[in-house]
Amino acid sequence: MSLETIYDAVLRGDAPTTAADVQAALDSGASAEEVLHQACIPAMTEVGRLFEAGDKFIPEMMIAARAMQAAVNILQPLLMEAEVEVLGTVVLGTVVGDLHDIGKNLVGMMLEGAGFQIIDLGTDVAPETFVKVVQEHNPDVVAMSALLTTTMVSVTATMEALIEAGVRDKVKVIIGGAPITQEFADKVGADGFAGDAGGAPRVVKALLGVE
Ligand code: B1M
Repeated sequence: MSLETIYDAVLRGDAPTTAADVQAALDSGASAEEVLHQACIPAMTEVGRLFEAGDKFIPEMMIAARAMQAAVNILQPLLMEAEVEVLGTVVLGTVVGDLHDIGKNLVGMMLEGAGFQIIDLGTDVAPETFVKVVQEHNPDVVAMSALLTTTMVSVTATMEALIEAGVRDKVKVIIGGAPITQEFADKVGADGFAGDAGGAPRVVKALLGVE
């Protein structure tokens, strides 16, 4: 089964075919990383391009996301390295106003695979929810995902809420998502930025000084 067939199935939003083709590709020797980075993520990028061009609409984006999730469900155990020692706790969420969760879920998966315990707050997470969970669970890291330029302000608002509640210095903060840059991370005072899910464990480990 070629990676191109998987790309086409995700682009069409055909979840059953995506799942069958991903499994067939793995069975014939493709790696989970190849399937994710050479077929699934490029297909979602193309969905976004077509949406921007007015050639795809929101229902089609949702259907493509469902197909992507079908692939991720199969790839998940293979992407997660089997590390046993818990290196720290990460509170993870997509910021308020933002419903995108595929990238966030990949970040959670990678961090969990690298040995971190994840408290996943889901999407559309209000600043006060991040604060409350930090106060209650005393995590090592807060990880925020934002996919819209319009929700970058929610990252800023969450940083401010953490400061206001007096818990900012108790946690490291890492941010990421398509519109987020290192420059923006520096501007809002985040401790770290990762451009993709694969980079998140490296950044978090460096921030906590663990290997
Ligand atoms: Co939306 N959407 N969407 N969407 N959507 C984008 C993001 C967009 C770029 C499409 C486009 O116009 N080209 C555009 C944003 C434009 C902008 O702000 N500049 C957009 C828009 C406009 C919207 C709506 C506003 C549309 C509307 O209603 N008019 C709306 C907003 C809803 C809301 O959130 N309030 C909307 C809705 C949706 C759906 C619900 C239909 C669906 C989401 C379904 C879901 O997530 N369950 C959806 C989808 C699927 C997309 C695209 C097509 C794909 C997103 C995706 O899953 N990519 C997207 C276009 C695109 O990305 N090219 C688009 C695959 C995923 C693996 O990548 O999430 O980027 P990504 O994650 C990456 C990195 O960013 C990084 O790691 C991952 C890869 O390794 N990363 C982190 C992410 N979080 C991280 C956190 C980290 C570190 C790294 O540390 C904590």
